[in-house]
Amino acid sequence: MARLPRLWQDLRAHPAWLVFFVLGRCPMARRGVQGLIAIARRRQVAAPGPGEALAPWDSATVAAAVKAEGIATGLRLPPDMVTRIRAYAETNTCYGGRHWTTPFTIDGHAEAERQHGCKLLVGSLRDPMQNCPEVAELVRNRWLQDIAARYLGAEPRVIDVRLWWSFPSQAPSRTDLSLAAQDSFHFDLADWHQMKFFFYLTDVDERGGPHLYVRGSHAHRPFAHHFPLFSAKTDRQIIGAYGRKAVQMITGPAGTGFVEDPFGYHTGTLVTEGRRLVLEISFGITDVVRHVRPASG
Ligand SMILES: O=C(O)CCC(=O)C(=O)O
Repeated sequence: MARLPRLWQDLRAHPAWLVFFVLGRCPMARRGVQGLIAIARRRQVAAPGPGEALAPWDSATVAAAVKAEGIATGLRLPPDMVTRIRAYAETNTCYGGRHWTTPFTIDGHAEAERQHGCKLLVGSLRDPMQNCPEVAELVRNRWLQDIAARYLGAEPRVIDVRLWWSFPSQAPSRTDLSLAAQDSFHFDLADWHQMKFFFYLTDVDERGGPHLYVRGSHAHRPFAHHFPLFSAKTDRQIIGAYGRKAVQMITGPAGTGFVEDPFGYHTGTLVTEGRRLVLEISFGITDVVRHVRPASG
């Protein structure tokens, strides 16, 4: 429910989204559209350039792991890239609140919460691809793009790039958590087929707001989940459908990366100590909802 204003905004900006909004949540319809797009836009697989790989595996192996489980872990960013992106995020204004319009810097976070009288669980940096050269460089990384192309089965398009801080909070409401995608399992509804790369830019342990992913849920849905009105599910529903063992928690030092199909159930978790900085690069196959200008270069 908390996401309704954002859904309405997307719908007004992209009327074609209505069809997608209705059918995009249905696994069968998604598979049909994915097949048609793959046939219509046969792609050439670009060979990754030397030195671009961010894991000791080739792109086909990573894409195959995502196909099997919905997620592949073990990616790693070079330390100097981590340092530079974090420095950018530490020194620039981020935006939070219900409409992502409340500005603050990380040092002014507590004061901003007091001043605006609201919880700011997350603060998002604007246009990181345009404003932070290292982010733009990563988005252009051909090894990442090749994984996306192989997994998506069509020319991958960059549909969203986000860089945001997550902060600890005392007793946040369900609405706050849902808006911040914390402690609320959901699947993304942003394209007919989608793949997201995540990179932690700070150390993330169990108290640092680790990401959770339900392995296998990108491909297997109980029939009752085939036409859901809302994408969110409670922990009980998730565990009932997939079992506790399917829920994978991703922790790791700054630079840790992973890639997932966000049609599988996933969530961030509430930070209870420190603060988390995360970069997310999202590839899709259409322009049904696109949040970024095309990558230059
Ligand atoms: O913050 C996270 O780890 C999860 C983010 C998320 O759920 C999303 O981008 O859809």
